[in-house]
Amino acid sequence: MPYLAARVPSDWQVTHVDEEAEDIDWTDHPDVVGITFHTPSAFHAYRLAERFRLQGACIVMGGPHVTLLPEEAGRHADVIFIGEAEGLWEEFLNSFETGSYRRVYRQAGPRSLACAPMARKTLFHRHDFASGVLFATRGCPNDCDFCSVVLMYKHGLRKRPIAEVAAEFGSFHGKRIIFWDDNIAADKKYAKELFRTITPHHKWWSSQATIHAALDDEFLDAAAGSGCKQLFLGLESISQLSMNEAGKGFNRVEDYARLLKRVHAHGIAVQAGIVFGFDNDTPAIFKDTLDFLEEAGVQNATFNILTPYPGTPLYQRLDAQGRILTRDWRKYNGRTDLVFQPNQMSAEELLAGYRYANRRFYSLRSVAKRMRRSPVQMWWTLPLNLAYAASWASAQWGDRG
Ligand code: B12
Ligand code: SF4
Repeated sequence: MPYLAARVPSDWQVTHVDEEAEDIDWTDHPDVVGITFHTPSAFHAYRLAERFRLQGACIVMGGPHVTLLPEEAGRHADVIFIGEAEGLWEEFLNSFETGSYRRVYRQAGPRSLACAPMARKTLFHRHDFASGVLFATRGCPNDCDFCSVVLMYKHGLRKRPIAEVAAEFGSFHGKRIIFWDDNIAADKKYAKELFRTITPHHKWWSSQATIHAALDDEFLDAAAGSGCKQLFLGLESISQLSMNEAGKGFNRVEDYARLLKRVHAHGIAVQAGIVFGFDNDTPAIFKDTLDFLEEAGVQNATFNILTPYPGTPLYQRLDAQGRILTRDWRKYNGRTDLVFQPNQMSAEELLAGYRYANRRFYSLRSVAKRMRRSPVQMWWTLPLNLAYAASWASAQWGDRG
C-alpha cells in the first residue's frame, strides 16, 4: 500500500492501516477505502468493506485474492483491480474526482517498472523485523503448480532499473532491509549487477530465491559482499517425487545438502521453505525432513501445509478429483487447517506431522544441534529461532484454550 500511496495526487490525504500492527479508526470517514489481502483474509476484508460501505465510502479492492477470484471480490467492492495497478490506479483516482470511474480495472499488457516512485516511508508501520522493504523484480519465470505468483504477474519476470532500486535501498535509514522479490535469483546477471551496485550502502539484507541461487558462486560472492545475511530458499520437499508432481522438478533433492553447504560457506544463513502434503508424501516425510534439516544445519525453516490457492493448477486438479474439502478461505492459511483430502495419509496424520515438525525444529535441542552444525550468522539466527519457538509455544497454548 505505501507503493500505491506514492501514486496518489498530493492534494489527497492518505491514511494507511496495517491491521497486523494497529486497529482501524472507525471515527475516520474516508471517501475511498483501498483494501489489499491474501486469500486467508478475504472474508475479513469483505466484512470491513461492508462496514465502510455503510459509512458511504467507495470500496476499492486489489491484490492476490482479487486477481485470482475477481467475480467473488467484485460482489464486495465498488471497484476491483485485476493484476498490477500501476497506471490504472492513477487513472481511477482522477476519474473518482469527476465521478466517472469504472468498476473493473484490468492490466492488459506488461507495464514497465521504470520510474516507480519510492514507497511512502512514513506509512510503514512495522519496524519489528526490518528497517525497510522494497522489491527489485516482480514475477518468476517458473510455474510451480501450487504458486499464485504466476497467475498474479502474467507478464513473467520484470525488473526495475538497477539505479532506481539502489537509490531506494540506500534511502532507508536503518540497517536491515528485505527484498520481497519472489525469486531474486531469477535473472542472475541482473542480480549480480544489483548486488555490486548496493554494496557501498553497507546494509544487511535478506530475500527469497530458488535453491538454484547456490549453483553460482559469483552470485553468492556478490550477494554476501553486498550484505546478504539470509536467503529464504524454496526447498519445498526432500522428496523428488513430490517436487516432480508440483512442477518443481528443477529442484534436485540430491543436490540440496551440497548447495546448502555452499550458501553457508558464504556466511549466508538459510531459511528453508518446506511444504507437507504432496500426493507423494507418506507419513515418513515429517521425520525424514527434520533429520535432513538438522543434519544440514539449516538456520530457520517455515513449514506450510500444502494449500490449493484458488486459480492455481493445484486447485484445479484437486477440485476435478473432488478432493477440495472446504472453500472457507479462512482455512487457507497453510498452518491451522487442511483444506483438501490428502493422498497417502489422513488429514489428522498430516496436521499432526506438521505440528511435530514445528515442535521438533524449534526445540532447544534442535536449535543447538543446527547451530553447532552450521554456526552461520549465529547472532541473527539464534534470536529468530527463539522468537519462532516462543510464537509456536504460544500458538499451542492458544489451540488448547
Ligand atoms: C511480503 C509477503 C508476505 C508478508 C506480508 C508483509 C506485509 N504486510 O507486507 C508476510 C510474510 C507476512 C506474508 C504472509 C503470508 N503470505 Co505472503 N507474500 C508476500 C510477497 C512475497 C510479496 C507481497 C508484496 O508486497 N508484493 C508487492 C506488491 C506491490 O505487489 P502486489 O501485492 O501484487 O500488488 C500489486 C497489485 O496486486 C495491486 N494491488 C494489490 N493490492 C491492491 C489494493 C488496491 C486497493 C489496489 C488499487 C491495487 C492493489 O497493486 C500492486 C501494484 O501493481 C507475496 C508475493 C508477491 N509477489 O506478491 C506473497 C504472497 C502474497 N503470500 C502468499 C501467502 C500464501 C501468504 C501466507 C498465507 C503464508 C502462510 N502460510 O502463512 C501468509 C498470509 C498472511 C495474511 N495475514 O494473510 C501468497 C498469496 C496467495 C493467495 N492466494 O493469497 C503469495 C502470492 C506468495 C505465493 N508464492 O503464492 N506474505
Ligand atoms: S520458483 Fe517460487 S515464486 Fe517461482 S513459481 Fe515456483 S514457488 Fe512460485
